[in-house]
Amino acid sequence: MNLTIKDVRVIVSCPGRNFVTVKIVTESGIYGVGDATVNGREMAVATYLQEHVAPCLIGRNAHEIEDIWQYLYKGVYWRKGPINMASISAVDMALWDIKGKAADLPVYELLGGKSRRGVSVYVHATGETVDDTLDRAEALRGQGFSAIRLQTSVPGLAGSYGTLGDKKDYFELQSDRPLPPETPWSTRKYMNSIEELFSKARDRFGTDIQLLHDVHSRLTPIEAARLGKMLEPYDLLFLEDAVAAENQDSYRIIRDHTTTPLAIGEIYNTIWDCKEMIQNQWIDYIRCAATHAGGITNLRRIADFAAHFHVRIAPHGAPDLSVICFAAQAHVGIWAPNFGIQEFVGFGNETSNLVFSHDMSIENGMIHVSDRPGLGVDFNEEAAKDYPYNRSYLPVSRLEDGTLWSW
Ligand code: KDG
Ligand code: MG
Repeated sequence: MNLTIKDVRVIVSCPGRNFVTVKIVTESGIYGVGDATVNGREMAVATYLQEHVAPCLIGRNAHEIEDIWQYLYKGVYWRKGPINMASISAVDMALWDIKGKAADLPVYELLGGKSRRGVSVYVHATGETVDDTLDRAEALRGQGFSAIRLQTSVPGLAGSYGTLGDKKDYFELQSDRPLPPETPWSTRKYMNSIEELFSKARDRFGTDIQLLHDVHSRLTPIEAARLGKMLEPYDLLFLEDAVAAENQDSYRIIRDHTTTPLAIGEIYNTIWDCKEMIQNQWIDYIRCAATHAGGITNLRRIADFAAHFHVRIAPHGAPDLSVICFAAQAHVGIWAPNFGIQEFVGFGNETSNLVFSHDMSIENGMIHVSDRPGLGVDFNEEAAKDYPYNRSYLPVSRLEDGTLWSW
C-alpha cells in the first residue's frame, strides 16, 4: 500500500459555524481528515497550513506520524503558539485516520485498546436566571445526562458570560456583528449571586447528579480561592478556568485554600503550558483539546504525563471544535487510563451534519465510539462548498467602568 502523501487540502467552511478542515490524500487513495479550527482566527491557521505546512508534507510517508509531528514542531523554529499547534494537530489527526484505515482498525486500537465501555460526558445548562438554568438541567437529566455544567447570567449584568443578553447563545455564529460583541463583568455581582445557583441545584436535584461550573478566567487567584471555598458544600465535579493561568503558580494559591476540584487547559497548546500545575498536583483535570494541543500524539503525551500526578483528562468539547476533533478525543478518551470526562454540546447541527458525517452515538450520558477504521468521521468537500467562511468573533468582556477584562 503506497501511503506517500500526494495532496494536502485545507478547507474553511461555515456549516453553522466556521471550521478549518485538513484533508490529506495518499497515493493509495486512502485519505485522512483533521480539525484545525481556532475560533475567531480561522483564516490565520488556514493560511499557515496552506502556505507553510502543506508543501512540506507532499512526498512524505503518511505512516511516519511521529517524525512529521517533530518536523512541524521543532523544525519550524517558532515552537508552540495556537496557530502553529492547531496546524500540527490537524495534520496529526489526519495521519492517525490514515494509519487506522490502512491497518483496518479504529484509532483507539492503535493507541492500546479500550479501557472502558464508553466515554462519559458532561453537558451544559445555561440560562438567563437560576430557575431557567435549572429547568434546562432538569430537561437534560430527563435525557439521561448525569453530569451538568451550570451557568447563569449575573443579575444586573445583561449578557454576562453564559448568555448574550438577547438570548443568542454565545456559542452561535456572531457574523451579524461586525466586531466582537462586548459583555459586562463585575466580580462583586458574580460572587454575590453564584452560590444561589448551586444551592438551589442541590435542593432540587439532590446529591446523585454531578455539577460543574466554568468561571472563564474572570477571577484573581485569591478570589478564586474564596469561590472554591464557597462552593465546597455543593460538591462540584470541577470548577473550570477559575483564573487565567499564564502564570501557573496562580493555581497553587487556589489549591492552598480549597478542596473544590480544579480544571483548566482548553486554551493550552503544549504540555509546557501546564507542566507545573500538573506535577505539583494543583489541578485535578486537564482540559486540553486535540485540535489545540498537538493532535492525538500530543494529547496522549499530556494524558500519560498527567496520569503520574493523579490528574485526569477532561477534553474541551465546545461546538467551535469540529466533530473530527470530537472523534479524535473520543478515541483518546476510551483508551486513556486516566480519562475523567468529556465536555459535550451535541454532535453539531443539521447543517454541519451535511458536511461532517460520523456514527458516534450517545446513550445514558455516554458516547459510543466508532468502530470504523481510522477516526470514523468523514468530510464532504462538495457539501462544504455551499457554506463559505463567514467572519465571526468571540465576545470581549469589560468591567462596568470600561476596563477590558478576560472574557
Ligand atoms: O472558542 C471559545 C469557546 O470554545 C469557549 O468559550 C468554550 O469555555 C468554553 C467551554 O468550556 O466549552
Ligand atoms: Mg471553558
